[in-house]
Amino acid sequence: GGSAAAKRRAGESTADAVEDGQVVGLGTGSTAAHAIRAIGDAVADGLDVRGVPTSFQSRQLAIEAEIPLVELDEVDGVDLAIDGADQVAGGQLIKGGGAAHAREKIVDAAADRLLVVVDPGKLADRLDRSVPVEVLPAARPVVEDRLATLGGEPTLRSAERKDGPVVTDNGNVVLDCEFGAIDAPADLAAELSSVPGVVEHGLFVNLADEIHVGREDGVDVRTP
Ligand code: DER
Repeated sequence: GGSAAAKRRAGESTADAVEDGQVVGLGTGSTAAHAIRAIGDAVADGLDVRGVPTSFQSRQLAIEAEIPLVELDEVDGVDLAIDGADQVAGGQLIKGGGAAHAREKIVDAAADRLLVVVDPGKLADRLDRSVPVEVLPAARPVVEDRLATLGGEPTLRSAERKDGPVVTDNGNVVLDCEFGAIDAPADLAAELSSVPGVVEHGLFVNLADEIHVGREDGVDVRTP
């Protein structure tokens, strides 16, 4: 969903914020992919930057874009992270549509600044999409029970061109959990993080520093 032009404009807008010598977190998804490609163009023009990938996909895109890659244990912090989102409301995010949210949250939270890239279709008045929850496979049944007691309705994410469930880059499975409208995302985030067997969930609370909303005719930059 979302127009390619809007996604491209959002991605290019955040790539312009990348400064020489920085370490940049490279998010996952089709919108962040535009930022990665734009950073690759800047590298070709001489920009000195090191990228920290957040998934097999972002690593592959960065290699194709010839952005020098590093891991977190090779750098002294992350200056800037650029990442997409599935829904944005009041500066809070639901992520995980690409099942990459565990490594994304590590890098996004480590960054001094997180720039989020979206098309207008991701904007909402309040968070009400299902929340992806990455779960250790052995823990799935007990996590499902706990999510249900928290008012959620968990569904194991099935793969499309693979039999069985989606398996994340970390070897885990994903429960997409329907909570309806989420009026207290910080509270729900804390509850989800406390469930044994939950590796990471897709509520990114108080992490976004800027939201770059690509539009057909430009970019709308919002500071939550
Ligand atoms: O999986 C993720 O968290 C992605 O960033 C996703 O939320 C956004 O992907 P998109 O830009 O392709 O919609």
